[in-house]
Amino acid sequence: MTKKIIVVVGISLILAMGLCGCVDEVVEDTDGDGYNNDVDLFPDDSTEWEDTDDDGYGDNSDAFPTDASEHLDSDGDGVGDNVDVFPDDPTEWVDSDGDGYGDNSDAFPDDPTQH
Ligand SMILES: [Ca+2]
Ligand SMILES: [Ca+2]
Ligand SMILES: [Ca+2]
Ligand SMILES: [Ca+2]
Repeated sequence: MTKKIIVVVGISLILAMGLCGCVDEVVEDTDGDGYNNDVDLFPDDSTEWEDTDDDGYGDNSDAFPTDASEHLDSDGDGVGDNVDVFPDDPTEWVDSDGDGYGDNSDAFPDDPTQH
């Protein structure tokens, strides 16, 4: 009877250890950036490990880490390339009248016939 109990307890212990993953669980850090693969969203990219806005661009290279609609700002004016009408001109980003002259340098930003 006692032997049976010991065997049952032994088997239960082995099962419990297997279930909780206590046995032989080695979490690796493939890219060596200090973030193990189980928490590293980019396990093969040592420059990235997190993507707060979940747009596929890691926070370190994402110019807008909390805006899923933007990740690049080529001219660095604070307006993302996707909505920046002049993505390579840091002085302009909107052209309200669509005449090709940005609002900041357009004396008549709402009149396409003059600027
Ligand atoms: Ca890593
Ligand atoms: Ca991102
Ligand atoms: Ca911009
Ligand atoms: Ca204009």
